[in-house]
Amino acid sequence: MSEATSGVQEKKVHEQVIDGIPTLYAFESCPFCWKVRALLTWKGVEYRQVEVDPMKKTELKWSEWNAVPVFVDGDGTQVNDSNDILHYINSHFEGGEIFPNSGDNTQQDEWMAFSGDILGKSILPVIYNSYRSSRKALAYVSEVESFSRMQKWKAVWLGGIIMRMVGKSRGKMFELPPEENLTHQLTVMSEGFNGEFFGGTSPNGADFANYGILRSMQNLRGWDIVQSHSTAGPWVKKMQATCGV
Ligand SMILES: N[C@@H](CCC(=O)N[C@@H](CS)C(=O)NCC(=O)O)C(=O)O
Repeated sequence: MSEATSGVQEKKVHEQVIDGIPTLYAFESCPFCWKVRALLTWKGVEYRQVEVDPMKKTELKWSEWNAVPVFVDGDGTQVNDSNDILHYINSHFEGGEIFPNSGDNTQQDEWMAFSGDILGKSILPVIYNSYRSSRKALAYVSEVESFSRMQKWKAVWLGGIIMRMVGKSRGKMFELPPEENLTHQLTVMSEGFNGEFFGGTSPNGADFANYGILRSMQNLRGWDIVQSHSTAGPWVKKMQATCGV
């Protein structure tokens, strides 16, 4: 990542707004992007998604922040980093219940951090457990019309090798083997539920942050572990029904 900063950027980037409405620069497979997609859908915000080439990130060359998601509001306001984007959307768009801002609720802040620091890292060695499962996770690229055949080939085959390596290195962060670690972290995560959701009767930032990470696994290796978990499984189902993605 460059020296760019997270959060709301001072400089407006009007030219990156597609069709005059909020625009999300994302990878289909990116867990952090699913956090934002879940919140936008829950709030009923109409937006455009620009699919970024995961290898070259050509569509993001205009930005100093070199990772997805990047959110550009309809007025050209750029917001970097998934948790900052969640807070921005929470406070700038109507629809759904408003949740506490960053710094106003320690529990929410801690569980939002957990989504990236622990859960986001725990899913990678499970999804990208073999070259085959890695290619499966990246196969969506073949369907992106804006990508050339070469881009598609590279993203699936070279990307598959790279992500297998990333999965392996993330796996080393944890003592337990990947599948057992994921189950364990789902149990840890469930300790944060306050009744139905982290946010009580309505989802808060921690719900969208952690749900988004897990939602990226749908139909990929390890999704069955999430679905069959005794506490996280029912919560994921409820989140899916509530936010609509
Ligand atoms: N802290 C960032 C992490 C974002 C991130 O790591 N995104 C990945 C894709 S899942 C990325 O774009 N990595 C840079 C790269 O692939 O070069 C956030 O929460 O938004």
